[in-house]
Amino acid sequence: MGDMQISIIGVPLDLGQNRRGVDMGPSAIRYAGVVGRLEAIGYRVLDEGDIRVDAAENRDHDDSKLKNLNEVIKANKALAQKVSEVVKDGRFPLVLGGDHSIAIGTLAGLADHYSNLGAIWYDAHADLNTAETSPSGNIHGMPLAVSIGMGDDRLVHLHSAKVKLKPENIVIIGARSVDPGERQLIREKGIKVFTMHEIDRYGMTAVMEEAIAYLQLRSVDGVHLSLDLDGLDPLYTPGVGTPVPGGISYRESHLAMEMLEDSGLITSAEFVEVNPILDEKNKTADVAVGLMGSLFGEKLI
Ligand code: B3U
Ligand code: MN
Ligand code: MN
Repeated sequence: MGDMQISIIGVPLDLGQNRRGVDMGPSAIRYAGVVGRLEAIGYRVLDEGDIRVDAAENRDHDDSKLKNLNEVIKANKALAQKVSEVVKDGRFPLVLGGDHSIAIGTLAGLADHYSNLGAIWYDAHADLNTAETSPSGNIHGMPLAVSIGMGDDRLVHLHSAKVKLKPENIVIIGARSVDPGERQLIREKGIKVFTMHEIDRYGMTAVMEEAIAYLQLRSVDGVHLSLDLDGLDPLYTPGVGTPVPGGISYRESHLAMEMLEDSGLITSAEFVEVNPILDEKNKTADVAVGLMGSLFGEKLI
């Protein structure tokens, strides 16, 4: 990623799901030393602070099927604006969550600058629900659907009227908990998914080679990495709201990040769902920062 300057943007939002605590994710990741870690690689790092998020205790009580819709919209609008500014100024946006609903804002901001953006969605879940298909009403299970233009209009048109991602420019990696409506959307839209089956069967090297080649063939003008820490096995990242056993290992995840760094494709990233209340001694934030090290080219020797 050369001599690009990195801008860190924290999003202390926990209203896109049920479990409190993920709002403390950005603090936990800062405490785990993200700035020093990236500076040691040679980057100039600008910590832009946190996006303002209303306190959960003050939220509106709306009767929408989408939980805390107004607050999620408000935070994501502010995030989209910030991400857009950072890209405009030529810096690399590194967004720290917060629950995964913040990807709606990140992608909306990126869409101002990319017309054929690719995305790698590293996650145990597909995040392709809409209000109709969601089993929970939690918006953190919907950001990928929203970004391809599916779901509630207020989310889809947040920040701009544009569709933020083309389904054929998406690669999901690590999926192992997919709802029936999501499965249907994956088929209908032809979204590329490497489930745990492919990772087990062919290995992470082959999966990442294929993912990278797939996006290169699509002639993308940038690739956003959206990494949900629950993509990893809860053995390594216990501090997440919806852990799913049988996940990607620590070593496979570092390998994946190193291969992305080698590809030179990644132009923005976000690390989400770190919940310090559910964590063991900040282990999940430590893993997140380690993965950022590999993504940004930290060398072993
Ligand atoms: N697919 C389920 C569960 C879920 C999605 N994302 C997370 N959990 N982290 C839902 O509620 O949409
Ligand atoms: Mn997710
Ligand atoms: Mn997930």
